[in-house]
Amino acid sequence: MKDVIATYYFRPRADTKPDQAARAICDEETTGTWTDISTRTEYVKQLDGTVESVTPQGEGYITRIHYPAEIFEPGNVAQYLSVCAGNLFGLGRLDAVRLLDIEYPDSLIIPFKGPKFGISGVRKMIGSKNRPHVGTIIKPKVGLNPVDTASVAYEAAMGNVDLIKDDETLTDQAFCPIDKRLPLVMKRLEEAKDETGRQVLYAVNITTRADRIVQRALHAIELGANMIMIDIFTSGFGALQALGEDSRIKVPIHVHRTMHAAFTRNPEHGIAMRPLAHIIRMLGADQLHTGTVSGKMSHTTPEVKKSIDMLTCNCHGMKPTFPVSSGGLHPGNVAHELASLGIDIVLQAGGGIHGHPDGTAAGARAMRQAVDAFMEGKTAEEYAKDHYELERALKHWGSN
Ligand code: CAP
Ligand code: MG
Repeated sequence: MKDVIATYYFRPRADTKPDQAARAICDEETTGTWTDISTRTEYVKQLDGTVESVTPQGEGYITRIHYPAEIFEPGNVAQYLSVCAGNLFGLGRLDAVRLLDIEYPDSLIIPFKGPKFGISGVRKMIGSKNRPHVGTIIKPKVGLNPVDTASVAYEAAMGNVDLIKDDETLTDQAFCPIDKRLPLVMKRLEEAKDETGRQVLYAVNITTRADRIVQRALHAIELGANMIMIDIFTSGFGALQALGEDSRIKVPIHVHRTMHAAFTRNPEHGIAMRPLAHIIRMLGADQLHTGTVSGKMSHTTPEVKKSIDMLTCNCHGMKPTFPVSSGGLHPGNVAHELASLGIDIVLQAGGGIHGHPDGTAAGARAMRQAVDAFMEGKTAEEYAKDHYELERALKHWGSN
């Protein structure tokens, strides 16, 4: 394949035919504009795009558009998106348009190495084989001081989680600076490891401006970090690329996707998570949030599965990125999540652990018990008969 092929859903304006609308996208993102221009010399035309197909779907149409590979600067993801996800969203001739997927020729993927660790590397750090990882998010998402943050982390580790992460809005605020929080959390996790023998990962949120993020990551590693976290859409693709491609950063990168729903949620307009997940994997994400099928956030199972597929499919030998299911999960909906999405996944629960009637450690144990039940082919209700923490969780939140 020598072109980039972008697939869009669109609904044309009333006065615009579907083929005209698809052509308008193609021209806008290659060599055209709204009117003919005298400066479009003969040789430029070799960069013209082509509309492969326009087929009716629901209220609108699906179109596949070929952009010549020569338009793209290899390795420059920002420019890839300026073409495939650029001005077209604002074209007046379209009442709605959504980017569904992007297929790249080898030449435009080869510059990217992908995750340093991937699923197998993170599993190796934890010592897990084929089972879901259980993670928690420190809650409340902001406000705790460093000592209390570390105590919550210790309790979660004693409850056998594999991963503890900062929430997406906690970074380096005065009430809980990284320089204080990180060493204290790592110290408490060491204490937990002495008691349980288990390594637990702590994803410290190093989100900051792109020109400082590598320095902040290296500082966090100096302070003992065994995983870092970045809010990709608020810090930018370039920030992740800088972390993913820096050989000095020898810890896995957990990627949070806060703000994504501004463009992924509307089924008629915006950008599906799938093409974004592809890029985030290329840039080096070891773990990425892909949504739940039973949690609190709006979602559709097919969309979640398409993103997971993009993170784990064979892509130029890149390591697969660990999909993260998070948002409103609790022990009562673990079975549904795993039955829908499989077990090569990280299940994350914040409220679903810290909201357990007997506290964080009990909540973590209840999540692990719900996973163990599924892995043993038992229902949570059956398993709860001789697993107290799970029984208490099911009484508290029910199960679906
Ligand atoms: C979950 C969470 C995550 C969302 C992100 C929150 O907490 O920490 O940020 O899951 O959504 O702040 O809501 P709870 P997504 O477990 O308490 O819901 O993974 O879809 O990007
Ligand atoms: Mg959060």
